[in-house]
Amino acid sequence: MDTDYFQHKEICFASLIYSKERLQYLENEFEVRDDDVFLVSYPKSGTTWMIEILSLIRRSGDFTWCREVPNFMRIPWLDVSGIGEKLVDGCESPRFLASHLPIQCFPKSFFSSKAKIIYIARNPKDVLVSLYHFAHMSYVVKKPNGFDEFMEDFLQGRVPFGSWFEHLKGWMQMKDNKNFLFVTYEDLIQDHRGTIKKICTFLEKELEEQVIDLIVEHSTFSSMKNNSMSNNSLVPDYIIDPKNNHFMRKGIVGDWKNHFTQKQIDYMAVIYKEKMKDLDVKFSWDECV
Ligand code: PPS
Repeated sequence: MDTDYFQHKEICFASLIYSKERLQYLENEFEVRDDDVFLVSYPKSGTTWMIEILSLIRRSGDFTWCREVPNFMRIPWLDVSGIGEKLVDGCESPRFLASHLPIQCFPKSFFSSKAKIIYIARNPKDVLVSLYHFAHMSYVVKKPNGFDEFMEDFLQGRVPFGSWFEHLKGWMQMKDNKNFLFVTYEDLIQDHRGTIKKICTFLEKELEEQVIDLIVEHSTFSSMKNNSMSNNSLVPDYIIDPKNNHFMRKGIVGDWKNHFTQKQIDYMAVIYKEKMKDLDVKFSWDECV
């Protein structure tokens, strides 16, 4: 099956599950509620992991929901047309919704609301590697013609949801807003428990230490990989090839070291420095990009 993209606001979207009509509706007409919580990310940054954590926080550590209901029904994807629309429409308040939208495409009504956003980011080198593998198993990213060419597409933003740099820089404009929480995949790997507690504080959700233990236990890589409701094996076949679904692939920091040549490391370092030069924020991965 061929993967088609269309452009909206100069950003690539996969025609298979996104549409211009939906994007225009979301930006201009979708009504954000004050008690909405949005999980926003560039693809392959730890979204599915956060969906699990937020599901568990929402149900105060009760694992039943995560064992019985697929993740895309627990926290629906705002941006996806068709089934996504129906799930969002049927979602009860307080709604928890996931989105990969860059800030310039996000519902305008959010910016005058009290709704919250949790933005998760990840070292772009690991995002690139994860996306490269995902492209081989899914129909929403064009099949790569080698890692080198895919890396160039990624760096130039010729992949779904556009440039990683622009996505991050756009959302970092919100960094000082009290309704915006910035977390990283690396934070979660390094301090799973502490990051969950930080998210609870942001959501004003007080949970006992034993409940936090349960949330940690049920959101580990192995727990999620073994749970068909959380490992994306129930994503429809026309989106991810069921014979080749390794969505829960490695779940580590630094897999880029197994993929990049020295030439690619040097090249990415130059591009990273140039694209990030105007952003006055430090990231844990700055030194190794
Ligand atoms: S998507 O398709 O954009 O929604 O992808 P996303 O969920 O953002 O990112 C997928 C990567 O997250 C890894 N993952 C995890 N890592 C550690 N622990 C847990 N619990 C976990 N859950 C998902 C997943 O394996 C993908 O990373 P890679 O590097 O490909 O393994």
